[in-house]
Amino acid sequence: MISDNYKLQFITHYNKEYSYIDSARIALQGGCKWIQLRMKDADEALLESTALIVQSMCKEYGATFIIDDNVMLVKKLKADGVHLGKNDMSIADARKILGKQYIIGSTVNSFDDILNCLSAATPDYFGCGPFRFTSTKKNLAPMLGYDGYRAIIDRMKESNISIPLVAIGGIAKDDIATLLQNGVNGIALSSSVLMASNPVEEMREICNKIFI
Ligand code: TZP
Ligand code: MG
Repeated sequence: MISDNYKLQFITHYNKEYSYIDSARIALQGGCKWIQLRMKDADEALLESTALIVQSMCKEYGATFIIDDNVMLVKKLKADGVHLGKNDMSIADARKILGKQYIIGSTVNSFDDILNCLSAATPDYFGCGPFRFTSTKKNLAPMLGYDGYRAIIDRMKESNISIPLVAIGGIAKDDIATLLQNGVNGIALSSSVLMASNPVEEMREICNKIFI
C-alpha cells in the first residue's frame, strides 16, 4: 500500500521568481511531504550543495527527500531515495547499491515500459506521464490524458501489478480528482504550483484535494 505521504510529490524547478531551493521551501510550507530534487542543468558540486540544504529543510518539515538521477549522491547523503529515468542507471543496479531501505522510483510512459522495468527489478513506484504538455521537461513522451492512464491501470490490474503509479506532467489542481478517480495512486507536479499567484496557498489547496 502506498502510504499517504507518497500521494503527492513536488518536483523542484525554478523560474524568474523562485530558485530550486525556494521551490522546495514553497512546497514544504504548503504541506507537501515528498520532495524530489531535480536539477537537470546543475553540475555535481551545485547539486550536492543544494541537496544538503533541501535535505535539511525536508528534515525540518518531516518530509521525504529524494534526488533525481544520482544514485551515488543519494547514498553519500543518505537521502530517502532516487528517481530514475529510462536512460539513467538501471533500477536493478540502483537496488544493488541502495538496498531495500531506499525509495527507488522509475519513469515509465506506457504499460510496455512497466513490463520492461519489472522484468529486471522492482521499483517502489512508477512515475508515469506526461498527463499533458509541460515545458518543465525536455523530450516529452506522448501525452497520456485520462484515457491513457485508465488503459495503463486496467492492464496493471489484469496483470496483478500493484506498484503505486504516480501521474506526472502538466498536472494542475483541477485535474487531481479525476486522475485519482481513474485509479492513479499519486500525483507529482511542479509548474502549476510555481506559476500560481500564491504558490504556498496553491500547494495547500492541492494537499487538501489529495489528503481529505
Ligand atoms: N517528467 C514529466 S513532467 C516532469 C517530469 C520530471 C516535471 C513536472 O512537470 P510539471 O508540468 O511542471 O508539473
Ligand atoms: Mg533521469
